[in-house]
Amino acid sequence: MNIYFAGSIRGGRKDAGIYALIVEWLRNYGNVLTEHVASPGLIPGGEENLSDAGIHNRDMNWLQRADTLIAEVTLPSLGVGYEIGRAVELKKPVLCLFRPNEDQDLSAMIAGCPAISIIRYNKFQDATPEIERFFRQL
Ligand code: 6K6
Repeated sequence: MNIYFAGSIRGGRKDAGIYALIVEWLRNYGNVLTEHVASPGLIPGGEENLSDAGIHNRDMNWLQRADTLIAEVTLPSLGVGYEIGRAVELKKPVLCLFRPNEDQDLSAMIAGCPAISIIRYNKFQDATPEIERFFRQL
């Protein structure tokens, strides 16, 4: 099982710790193609030697190879929203993880899409039984 994990990079890195917990858990289900998204050392802009076009094309290749896309969507990110839309178009099963908070509600374009599964959680441990259920039904 190839898993594409999506989380904010240029949208902000304050949730990188949570991304790391998620990626560690996702390894129970298969190969995570995008582990770097969770890397605590990742500084947006100070990234590999790839151009933006190189990053986009590499990630879209990975997305095509992926069996499913899992996204943490609490911190809004244009790139993550784009990846979710492309994954839906490619008919990949999509699961979004969202922590309800006072600052903003989840976008209607995600919450209102019938092809997207959503887990609302506070602590990551609370989300794991539902993630388990998502993978069991794939
Ligand atoms: C290399 C190592 C670390 O960072 C890089 C270069 N940048 C990116 N590498 C890989 N994927 C990226 C990079 N920048 C954005 N993405 C993809 O878009 C990831 O798959 C994330 O899920 C998403 C983040 O989008 P922004 O808009 O928050 O940057």
